[in-house]
Amino acid sequence: MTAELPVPVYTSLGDAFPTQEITLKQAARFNEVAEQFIARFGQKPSYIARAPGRVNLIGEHIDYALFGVFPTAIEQDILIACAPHDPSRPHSRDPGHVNAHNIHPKYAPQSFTPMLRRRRESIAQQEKQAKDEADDVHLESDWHLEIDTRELRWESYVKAGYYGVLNNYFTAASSGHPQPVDLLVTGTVPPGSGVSSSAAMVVASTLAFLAVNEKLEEGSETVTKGRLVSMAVQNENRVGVNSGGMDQAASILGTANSALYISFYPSLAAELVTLPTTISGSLEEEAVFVVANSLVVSDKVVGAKTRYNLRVVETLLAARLLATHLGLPPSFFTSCVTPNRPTLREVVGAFLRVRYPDTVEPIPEQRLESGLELLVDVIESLRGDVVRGALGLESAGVPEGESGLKLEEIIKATGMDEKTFREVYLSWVDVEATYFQIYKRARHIVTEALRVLEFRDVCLSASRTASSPSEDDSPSNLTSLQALGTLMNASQESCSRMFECSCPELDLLTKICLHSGALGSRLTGAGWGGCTVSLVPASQVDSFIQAVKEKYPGYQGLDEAKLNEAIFATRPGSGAFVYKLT
Ligand code: NG1
Ligand code: MG
Repeated sequence: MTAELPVPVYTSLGDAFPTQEITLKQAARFNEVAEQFIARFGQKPSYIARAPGRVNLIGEHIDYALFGVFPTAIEQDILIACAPHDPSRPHSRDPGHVNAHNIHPKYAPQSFTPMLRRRRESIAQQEKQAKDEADDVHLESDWHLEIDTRELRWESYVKAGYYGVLNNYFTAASSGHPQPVDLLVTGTVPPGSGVSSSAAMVVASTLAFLAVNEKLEEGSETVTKGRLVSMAVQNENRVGVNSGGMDQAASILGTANSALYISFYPSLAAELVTLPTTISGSLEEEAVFVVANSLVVSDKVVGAKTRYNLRVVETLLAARLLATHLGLPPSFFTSCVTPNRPTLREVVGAFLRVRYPDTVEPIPEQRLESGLELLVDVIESLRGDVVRGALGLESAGVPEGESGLKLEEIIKATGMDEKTFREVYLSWVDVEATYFQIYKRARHIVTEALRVLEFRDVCLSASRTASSPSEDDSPSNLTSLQALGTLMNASQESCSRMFECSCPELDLLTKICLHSGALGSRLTGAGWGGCTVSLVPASQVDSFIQAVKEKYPGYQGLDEAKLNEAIFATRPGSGAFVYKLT
């Protein structure tokens, strides 16, 4: 049963995060979490924060290269009920102490207290600190919470959300103490499945701690959606994955019935895009996206995290090599968001400025498309054999067809000394690799960024045609859906062969989906397991789901409830929110 609640409508990133009042009786799931909260903590919750998971329709592994992506929020979500501790209970006097429970019995209750500590980042700072102490100057301090990034623990995501609230709102002496808090988590987003249970947890946690500490609206200061996205992205990075901002942005900015074109450069922006409908007979029907879980868990803490972080590094190295190949000046490198570590999006911008001096940020999508098209060929210069040839290095011992570069080769190619190279590219992340696949990753990113822009173009021109139909105008809507499907299939192919983030089960499942009536099918999220997303005309959704349930080997022997959790149709849903209980 789904809660019938007022759906807030947002239009711009500058909107504040107002709180909304509901009564305990308003919705079944909200009631359940509220009642369980009362049973566990002997008081009613003050707030319930809600954050949805997301499905990415297209644009995989390009958010951290700062290219635009195309997700929608889904209905499945995380709820966190919370209230300040009852003052008569143990620990209620420890600033910021948390009792965290989870309705799912698999996740044991946890309690933790954050520690306030002084910043000691370098010897120079410590010396300065000693001097400041002597001079009685106000010192900066920060909050610390132990997060074990080597092990998958549910409460890590709660702590990650809390971290940002503590460090953004409680470091000045004037800000008072954080509240001791009771909280209860429940969720319907399947974990480790590429639909962002992690971001839903972090966003819900960030919102819950903001609300319970009365920080959502403080005097004239309100937390905007844009601010919440950047806090949630930083917070999630504390769990040890150097992700881009797609998931948190989708969970926060999601809007019912619209997909989101989210761009990150030069700053976060979200455009609501209507998905085309299709005309079948005299009926107008929607395009439906069906999520199907491969049931291979991609936990992002052990295997997938290392692979994910390696992709981030390879992608950054590709950007540097490409910038060097294009002859971009030293001033370009120093002016990047992270100085001396350009992203591919920044390289494309600089390349366009050289080619068309009138180019200014934000670069219009059409021009960005033309720049990416030109770069598709230039990327060939990043092949292992080409780079080795240019550096006069021997290829002896390199397996045939290997297009990657060994560590010593890539260091040489960057022209950096080893110490600097390690500092800039390896010191902030756990990465192990025999070959760095610069060419393949760059090829995926450039073509995937192009596919996102084409996907957006198809949607925009379909809605233009729908609002002013003319006989022999642009393609029919079915052709639009087929065009979207073709782009999704090309994305899957590129994820599988160039980015190598698919797996045999995902490859098989997407094929089964195509044979069962999908117009397009691809992995969604980080990959290496988790879910696929398929584009299916609405009238065929039931037969499609039935066929996939019968054909995918991983679904054999599952009961109906498990099957319905594994494969389900989604519509773009609304984003995160906080409900205040009265
Ligand atoms: P998932 O699969 O939801 O963990 C990850 C990243 C995204 C993005 C995608 C690949 C996190 C939190 N999110 O998503 O930023 O890079 O992979 O497109 O790691
Ligand atoms: Mg995740």
